[in-house]
Amino acid sequence: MANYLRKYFIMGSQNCNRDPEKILTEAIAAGITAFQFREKGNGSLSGEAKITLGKKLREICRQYTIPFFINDDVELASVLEVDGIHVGQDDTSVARLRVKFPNLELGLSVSNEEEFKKSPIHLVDYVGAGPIFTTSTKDDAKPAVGTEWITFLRNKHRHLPIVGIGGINEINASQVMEAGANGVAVISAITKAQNIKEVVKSL
Ligand code: 3NM
Repeated sequence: MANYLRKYFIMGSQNCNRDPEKILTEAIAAGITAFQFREKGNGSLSGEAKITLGKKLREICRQYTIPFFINDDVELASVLEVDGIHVGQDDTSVARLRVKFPNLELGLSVSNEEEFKKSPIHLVDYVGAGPIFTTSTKDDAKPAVGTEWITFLRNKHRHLPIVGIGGINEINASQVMEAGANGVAVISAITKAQNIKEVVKSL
């Protein structure tokens, strides 16, 4: 799991100002190691339109053998035959997901010590730690916690796969890795890149 987290690209159509299929294909060609379909927030698709886009993006990942994660949507997880599910603290519980999907990779967002204390870390395959830096991509993002949060988690769990998220780009990614993360999860660094190839290479 840790290797897949290295350059973890997250995207929904609401993050794109051009064709999401093209952006994903370019990001894969440039070297991302995992993808999460996160169709959520202002301007996102729902219903059939969400399923249709999900199927297209899932197919692209299958073609290039890139692990495909879905954010939160348990029904779509089955429809799209995903490799993994990522949930936040207020989404479907990890304990329930573990029972329903024993073979899928499960990721959980953990943003502070209070959340850490109530999180069943032993049931997850990785944690998403953040927002590390300020992000304008997620409307309801919690306060930025800095790279110290990665260090805290790493000191508690030497072998837990950890991916940093929130405001990460090709300039500050090294700080996240130096603090002990296994990888970086990014949205806007890639969706808004002038040159995806250069950004992913720099990451
Ligand atoms: N989750 P960008 S921050 C989806 O802290 C998401 O759990 C976060 O977007 C968390 O790379 C975030 O553009 C947004 O900052 C990440």
